[in-house]
Amino acid sequence: MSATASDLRHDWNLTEVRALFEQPFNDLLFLAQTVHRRHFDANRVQVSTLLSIKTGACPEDCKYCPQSGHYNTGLDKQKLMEVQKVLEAAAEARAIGSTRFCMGAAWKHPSAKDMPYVLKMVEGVKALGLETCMTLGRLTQEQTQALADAGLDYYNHNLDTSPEFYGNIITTRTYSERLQTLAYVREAGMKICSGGILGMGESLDDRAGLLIQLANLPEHPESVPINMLVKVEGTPLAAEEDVDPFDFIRMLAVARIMMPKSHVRLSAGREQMNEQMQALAFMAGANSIFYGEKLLTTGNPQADRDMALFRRLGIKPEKRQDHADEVHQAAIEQALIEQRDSRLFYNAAL
Ligand code: SAM
Ligand code: DTB
Ligand code: SF4
Repeated sequence: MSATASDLRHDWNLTEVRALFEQPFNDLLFLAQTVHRRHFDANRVQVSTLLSIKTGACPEDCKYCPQSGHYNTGLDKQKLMEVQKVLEAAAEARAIGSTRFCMGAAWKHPSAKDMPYVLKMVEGVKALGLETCMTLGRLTQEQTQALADAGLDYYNHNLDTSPEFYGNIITTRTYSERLQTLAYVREAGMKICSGGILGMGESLDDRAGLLIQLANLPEHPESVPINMLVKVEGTPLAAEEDVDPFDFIRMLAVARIMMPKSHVRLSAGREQMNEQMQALAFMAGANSIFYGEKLLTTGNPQADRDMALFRRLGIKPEKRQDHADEVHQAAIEQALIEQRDSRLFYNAAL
């Protein structure tokens, strides 16, 4: 299960990534599963819970996003949440067995007046024994360092698609600004969560191009979320064609092969996937999900349905990476004892 440095490449080119995508489905899945087993326990999946800490009225024009102020999606806008309310939500996430809490804000970038609250959120969530993740838009170097100093473990900042297709989806910021923020996150010693979205009208080369950008970074992102577009009425992409489910699985498999040690997250869009498709996604090397009934503003499968699926597939949730938090494990076990009467009982602490 140990990785050697030679497994990790940063020089992928389009011809070879195309060839990975284009091989027969079974060959691709076999290769992805083989790579996966070299680096991970194939029956463990990491679970993160999302919370929108500031919702809607975003100045960016991302065509997929229900939170952009440029489109009318009928969203209930909310200003920055109180720190205490965020900590209550984090405690609930912990009680259902989540190990990472991801806080998302519909900002182009955080403002100076918001930073102290955001930093308190990081400190508070960390004190609950959860891994912390935030996604707040573009950061300055100073803001990045302040987040790292507060104990932020991961920063999520998606590249979303290839550099060539990016301008068709977002015009209010550039690809190179995104890369700059990712570089600040690395310099500050935090882990990177960066991925993209399928189903925006992109070509196969755009999907390959996104993975090439991610894999050819100086270090692979530790977490690679692959989202299926959630089509929201009012956004310009609401009527896009569905992604072929097998093409989505191919994307996960190629991500797994190109970034063998990263957690590949089967991210937004699970509500629209059946259980068979999710099982194939795990087979392709996806080993992380968003857990809990809401993503940021749209729905996600109920936690008990996910745990029932895990049980049927013999999958166990991953423990916290530092293994140091026995208090957290005890809290999870207690929560599960209280649920023991439930038909769907599943011991997430094992
Ligand atoms: N505003 C910050 C930013 O964009 O960097 C953080 C929050 S933003 C909602 C986080 C990510 O959610 C986006 O980068 C995008 O990949 C994903 N996302 C947003 N709307 C989505 C949708 N309708 N379907 C799938 N993924 C979506
Ligand atoms: C990511 O790649 N997907 C998450 C998280 N990072 C922040 C967000 C998905 C959002 C889906 C649409 C919504 O719920 O608003
Ligand atoms: Fe704003 Fe992020 Fe949505 Fe783009 S993806 S509109 S930056 S919240």
